[in-house]
Amino acid sequence: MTTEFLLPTAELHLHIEGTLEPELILELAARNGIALPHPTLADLRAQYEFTDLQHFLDLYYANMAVLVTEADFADMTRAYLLRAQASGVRHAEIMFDPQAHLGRGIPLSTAVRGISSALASSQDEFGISTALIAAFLRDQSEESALAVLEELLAMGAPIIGIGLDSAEVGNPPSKFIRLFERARAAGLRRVAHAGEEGPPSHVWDTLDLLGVERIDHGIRSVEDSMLVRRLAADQVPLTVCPLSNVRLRAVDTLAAHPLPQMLASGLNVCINSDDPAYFGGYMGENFQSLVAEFGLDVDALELLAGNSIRSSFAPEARKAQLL
Ligand code: ES4
Ligand code: ZN
Repeated sequence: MTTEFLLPTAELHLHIEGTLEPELILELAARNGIALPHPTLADLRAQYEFTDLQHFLDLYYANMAVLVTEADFADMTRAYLLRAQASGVRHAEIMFDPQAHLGRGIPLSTAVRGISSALASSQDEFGISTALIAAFLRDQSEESALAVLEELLAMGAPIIGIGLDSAEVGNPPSKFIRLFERARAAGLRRVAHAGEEGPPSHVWDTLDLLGVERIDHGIRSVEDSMLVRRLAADQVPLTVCPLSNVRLRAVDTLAAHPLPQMLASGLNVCINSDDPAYFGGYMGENFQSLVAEFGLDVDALELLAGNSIRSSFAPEARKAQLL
């Protein structure tokens, strides 16, 4: 990778379980004595051709079976931080899926302690400041999400906020009004996926019913000109993930990605890797692909990097260091 794209950036849309590289999946499977349905690298890699979000999610949840101990979660997190550092990431707000681990019998404390122990030394080891966000699975019930949020609060989990992810179509924002009210009352920051596969109405409702501070993806917003005006007027941060959108076929090709249109409309967009082990790369590869496809100039790259830092939940003093 050339260094010209290594502007200091913040990564705001990253699922830590989506950083589990095939090599580490096999290593952790061996360490934990877990038999995998695709036991060789070639076999496993052959599964990474996705037709849509659900197709990806099926593999993403299945591969989590190798995460058993605190050390597994910590090793995965450190591996991400190392690659993020090489991609120019200086601040990372990392989502994890507590319900996905609870659902396979892993205690919350194992996931939380494993991930947060790696994050605790991130600034010193990698020069990356971090924050942890608990993401809730929208294809599960609001009651389940509320119970898990209470458990996280009761154990004093070091989370700064909540997110909403997994299957968007059929699971509208209106399903989670009480969850986001509870998070707000608890003093937590609030983000949610919307307008990835779902319609622009999901973006409206995520803003107006859930009161989120950032939209994850939001690319389908361009289908609704009133919504584009609203997002531009309020400078709502949109955490866009170009390689993810290509690999999950939310767009036909990178050339057809709405990023240039979003920038031209004055939207507050930033670039993120989403699930980099599954979608063809980390922050650096996302920026490189955009430069190759759209010929983004230095001004555009600096705007995207600056947006990521300004849209982060980092303390103002940290933002000032990075801007
Ligand atoms: C996800 Cl790309 C994406 N969309 C929705 N939910 C997710 N969980 C992990 N990656
Ligand atoms: Zn995502």
